[in-house]
Amino acid sequence: MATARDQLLGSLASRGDRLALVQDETRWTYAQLDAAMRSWGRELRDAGVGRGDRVAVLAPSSPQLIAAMLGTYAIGAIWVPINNRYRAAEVGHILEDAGPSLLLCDPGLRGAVPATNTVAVRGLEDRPAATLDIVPLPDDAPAMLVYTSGTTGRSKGATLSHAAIVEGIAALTGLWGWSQEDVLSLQLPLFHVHGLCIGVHGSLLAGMSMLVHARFSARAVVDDIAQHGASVFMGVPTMYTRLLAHLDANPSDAASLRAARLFTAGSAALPAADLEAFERHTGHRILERYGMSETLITFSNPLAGERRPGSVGREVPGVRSRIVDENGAELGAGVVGELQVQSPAMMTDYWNNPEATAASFDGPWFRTGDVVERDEDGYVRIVGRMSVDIIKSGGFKISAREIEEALLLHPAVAEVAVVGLPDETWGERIEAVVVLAQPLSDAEATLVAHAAASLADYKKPRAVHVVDALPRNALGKLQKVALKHQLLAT
Ligand code: MLC
Ligand code: AMP
Repeated sequence: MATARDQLLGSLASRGDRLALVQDETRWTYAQLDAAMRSWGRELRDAGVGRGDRVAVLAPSSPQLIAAMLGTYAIGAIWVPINNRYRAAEVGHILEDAGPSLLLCDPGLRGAVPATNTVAVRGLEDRPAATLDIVPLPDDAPAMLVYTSGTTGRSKGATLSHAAIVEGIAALTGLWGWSQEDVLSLQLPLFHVHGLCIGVHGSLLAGMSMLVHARFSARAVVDDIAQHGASVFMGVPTMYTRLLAHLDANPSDAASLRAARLFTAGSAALPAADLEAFERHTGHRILERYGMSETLITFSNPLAGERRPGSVGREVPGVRSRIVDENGAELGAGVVGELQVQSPAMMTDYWNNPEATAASFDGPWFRTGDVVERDEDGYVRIVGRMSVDIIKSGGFKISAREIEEALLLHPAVAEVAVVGLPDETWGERIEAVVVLAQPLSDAEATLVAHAAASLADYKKPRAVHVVDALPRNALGKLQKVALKHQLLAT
């Protein structure tokens, strides 16, 4: 029987001159993508990369990046995408943790590679044509490490196997009716599972064409649909907020969006008001689904049937889920508790981190840390998160601790608490509350600049409040929930 990886890689050549990837002047058929995959596989193998080795990438979305990923798969190596907004310390942590043999880096992003880096670096330009036999590999072999933030400061690499990605994504896109008739407007970044696993792997498995963009723009969504035949758009809720602002300013573009087949949202909560406004403008009810880097996609609203505003729908085929209280006892419908998941799309482990892996499972159940509620019909609503230290902004997961650690490195900062406050555009907005150790002129601007010097742009606090003391309980423990309420009240 064909393995999951054969299903993905083996199907490329057989799709022949169907259009696979389009970006600006580049138009690759599936046969050309197959050839580019083999060129990359040869290139990597000749560079000494072997089975199980890691290949890291720091580059904007492009057909070359997708070909290099497939070439990495073809030789049995492991793909490690790095967020291209990261600064040197964040990139350095991933290089150290994943230990790649090679870093593929766009020349424009070389400045984000730490000066102390010892990993060989290459570009992502076209490679000469080459033949390559795809090395056999068991399905449970790792395909990629996706770095994701947690409650601690440092990101962890979720190891996703070929089987997890292919089975998990095929189950989802089957539910969504993806077929080779579809064209995806791909504007999500390719270093997270939303754009990379659902977008790229989902399209390749279905034989679809992808219109690849290095950045999101509302105008490009309209143009992709109106001029380039896009039928599917997937976005984080912030992208829909931007699309709605675009439609308010350009009402005639709403007619163009009507021509699409499907709009989906995920990675953060889609406000029901945005779902309704989008439907008023375009006639399309956005299909919301829920997932995680570690589990891929767990719940989805249906393609046909009721798509409920404020709900992420029901289990994707193959997924099992339960909702538990703080003692691990399973809860029934209508009761709020922690979501735990079992799924064929589950990560194998956190790379090189058995303690974190063990802590995230309760037997076979993965603890998501999300607080949810299921109704009698099986529809799930995401209520919040167990930890206030995890922030989701514009679909990016951010550790409050990481920002606190960066701020504490400033000599004028004695204590700090970082929180995510509700925000209409970003879902959550980062704000910091500090107690100063010494006077600091223009404290807010100084501390924002200090954080921005070492962290990705989207992690910098949008406000810094200087206070005399942080709220603590009798034992001296910081009361972050109380702090959030204080900030919201002011
Ligand atoms: C950009 N900015 C952000 C931000 N992105 N601020 C907060 N949160 C974010 N996510 C800020 C920049 O710092 C800058 O501010 C200003 O916005 C403009 O920057 P930009 O680069 O022009 O922004 P833009 O390209 O418009 O980016 C917005 C975005 C992007 C929504 C397109 O954030 C994005 O691509 N998000 C998708 C993340 C994603 O793929 N998540 C999936 C995770 S997987 P300043 O002040 O510095 O100028 C997952 C599992 C699942 O969650 O279920 O899918
Ligand atoms: P990440 O670690 O970046 O993969 O983010 C996963 C987290 O995103 C989940 O644990 C949820 O908190 C959040 N998330 C994903 N999809 C949704 C959704 N549709 N609604 C609310 N939160 C979501």
